[in-house]
Amino acid sequence: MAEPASAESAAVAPARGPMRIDAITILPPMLEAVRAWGISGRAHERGLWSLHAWNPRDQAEGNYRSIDDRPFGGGPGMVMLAEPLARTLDAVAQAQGDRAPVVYLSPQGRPATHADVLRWAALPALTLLCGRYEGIDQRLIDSRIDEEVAVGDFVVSGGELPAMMLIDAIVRWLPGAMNDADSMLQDSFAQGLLDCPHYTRPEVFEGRPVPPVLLSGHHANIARWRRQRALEATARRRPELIEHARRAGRLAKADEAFLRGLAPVADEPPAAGPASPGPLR
Ligand code: 9WO
Repeated sequence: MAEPASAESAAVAPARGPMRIDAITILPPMLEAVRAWGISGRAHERGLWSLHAWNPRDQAEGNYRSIDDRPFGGGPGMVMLAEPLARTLDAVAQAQGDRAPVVYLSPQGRPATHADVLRWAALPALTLLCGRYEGIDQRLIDSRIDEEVAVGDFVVSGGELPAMMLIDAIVRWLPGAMNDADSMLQDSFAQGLLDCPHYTRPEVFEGRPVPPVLLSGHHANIARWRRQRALEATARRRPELIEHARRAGRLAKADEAFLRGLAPVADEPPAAGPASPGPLR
């Protein structure tokens, strides 16, 4: 969404081998779900991508094979040791042949975007580092991490679920992952707008009818209705996306006319965006 139209097709166009994703995690079985189910699972079956999960405990030393220790300076919790992670990253780079970018999933990261997903999907390989406990020794982050990103302004128990979200988002864009290429072209977020509402049977559910235009068979009217619902939802909930779409030249004259006619809203507060102060700050 933050890229020009040409960059969207760039993730789809180049012919190449399967994308290789390496994940460093003390819970490798968690990552298996993204390889087993849904669109990402089917894309894996089709050989479009591979997943290699690495447990830093396999690189840990000593009788107890420790991967964590108490924080210098005191305080609660444990910190992941730099050394087992560094050795694991070295082994990953060796297995990749050519070192891929290393992404660390953390609440301190900048928010990941659709543009990031397209950029990662165009890479031959990507390494994801999943932390646990209170975090990772900062020196490992300083020396080995290329990008620190968050998938939302909240804290979970480890980087595995956020990494799985990135993998799912990336793999959808690999050529051949989607059965219907149109479903990606129609992906409203890829156009920089929120999606329009969707309806299916029955025509009336708990007294609520489907918007009549969708039953009219008039394709131009349906397309215009969907475009206007997408514009309306985006203007109300994520006004900054409207401004971005405008600057990217993605709003037609008819779009601008429709937006000018929208009533100013007081009932629905804008969703918290990246710029909103959250509990983490
Ligand atoms: C744990 C903890 C325990 C006691 C006191 C303070 C504490 N902070 C944390 C903590 O933030 N742990 C993180 C768990 C360390 C990095 C991996 N973890 C993580 C990643 N949680 N949430 C994410 C994450 C990643 C991407 N987007 C949103 C959230």
